[in-house]
Amino acid sequence: MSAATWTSFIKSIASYNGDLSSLTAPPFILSSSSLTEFSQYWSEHVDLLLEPNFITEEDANKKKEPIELLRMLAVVKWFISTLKSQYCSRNETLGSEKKPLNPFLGEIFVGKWIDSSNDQKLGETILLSEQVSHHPPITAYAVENKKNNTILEGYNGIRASMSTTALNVKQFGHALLEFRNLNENYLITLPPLHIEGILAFNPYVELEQKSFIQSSAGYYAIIEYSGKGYFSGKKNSFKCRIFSNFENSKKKENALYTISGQWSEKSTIAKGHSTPSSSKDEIFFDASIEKPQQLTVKPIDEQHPLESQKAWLEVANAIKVGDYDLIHNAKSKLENNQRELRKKEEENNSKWNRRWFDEVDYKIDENLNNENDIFINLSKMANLSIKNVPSGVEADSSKNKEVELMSHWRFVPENFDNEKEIKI
Ligand code: HCR
Repeated sequence: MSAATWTSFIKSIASYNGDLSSLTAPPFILSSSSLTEFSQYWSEHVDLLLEPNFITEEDANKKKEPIELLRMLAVVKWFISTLKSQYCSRNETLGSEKKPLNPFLGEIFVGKWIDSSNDQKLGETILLSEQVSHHPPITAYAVENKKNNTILEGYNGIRASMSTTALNVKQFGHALLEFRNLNENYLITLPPLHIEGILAFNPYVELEQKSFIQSSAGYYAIIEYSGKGYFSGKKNSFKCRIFSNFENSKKKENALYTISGQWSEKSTIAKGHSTPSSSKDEIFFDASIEKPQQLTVKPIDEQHPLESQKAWLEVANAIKVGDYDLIHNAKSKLENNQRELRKKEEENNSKWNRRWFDEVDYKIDENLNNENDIFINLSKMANLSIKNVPSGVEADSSKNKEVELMSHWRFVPENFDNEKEIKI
């Protein structure tokens, strides 16, 4: 690769806004996976995702803690376990962060995690991921485990801007985790991030600022991220404090537990607000030992034409051989088909039907503005905005006042139950 090719790529990211189609990148920085596939990263530790279902009163008595607090700790552990897959897995498998394929409207990615344990207490967990918007790009997903009546759903979109050396990315959207047998729910916000190492030809993600997790039982967690040098001098560092509720989080001394370490390696946990010591305190999660469980996806020839790997097959093959013209031609074919579809929809005054997700406008749909809506309730408890602002913006922040929109993407389980075309 010549420095000139890289320089022209850097120039193209200077005007990048989150729309991947506007980013012309040299073939070696292209990934052959589409962003719809990224939804699988939420559940590659499916045992940890389902763990709160198996915590007993006996466990709580032994630990001398309320069972709801043990479940909150389990949810935090699962969330920390997702970060390595979400933000470092391309560096591990492809050598550096790459530019993913820009999903087309209606693109889907599905699969399942099979329970390979002896006691079969987990059961099968399925993933449904759907590109619900192209401009701006938004991917919605649901991870459903019927056996344990547990659903994780959410959506995400990004807005990006280039600074002198890094690409800064704000995430929009959130995740909602429902343990229906326990009547307990969690709201999870998505952290901002930046891509470092672009000038050195070695792009990688660094998380910044915070994620919040709010439990319907009141418990509230703040996870604060830092890169090399801030808390511990190590990359992918974080500190998480768990409080009995949002009010109590105003003083760090009120923390019930503090967890710290690296989300891509080891973290430790201690009671109270002091930072745990990596040599003395209990290990919380070790990402270098706990290997992710891969999603099982159907062979490509059994997939529907809207399924990601089938739809992008020609482009993916061209990327693998690194042939720019082949990539360009295969991509243009797909994009022209999409343009034709949109044109026909406009002529017929129709719109693309989303398969498994609905856009819900909280301003218009009054049924949702009641105390039964999980998102509204949890957002209120955590003082978070319910508007279309970057994930994690507080309700009393000035950013919240600038925005009017209040629409979010929600999973419609019946749509999948009645699904005739797509097999998992
Ligand atoms: C920023 C990013 C696209 C978006 C990716 C998101 C935010 C998507 C939702 C997932 O749940 C979490 C997630 C993880 C990824 O780390 C993040 C991507 C990292 C790079 C990619 C840029 C658009 C790529 C730019 C090109 C590079 C090579 C400079």
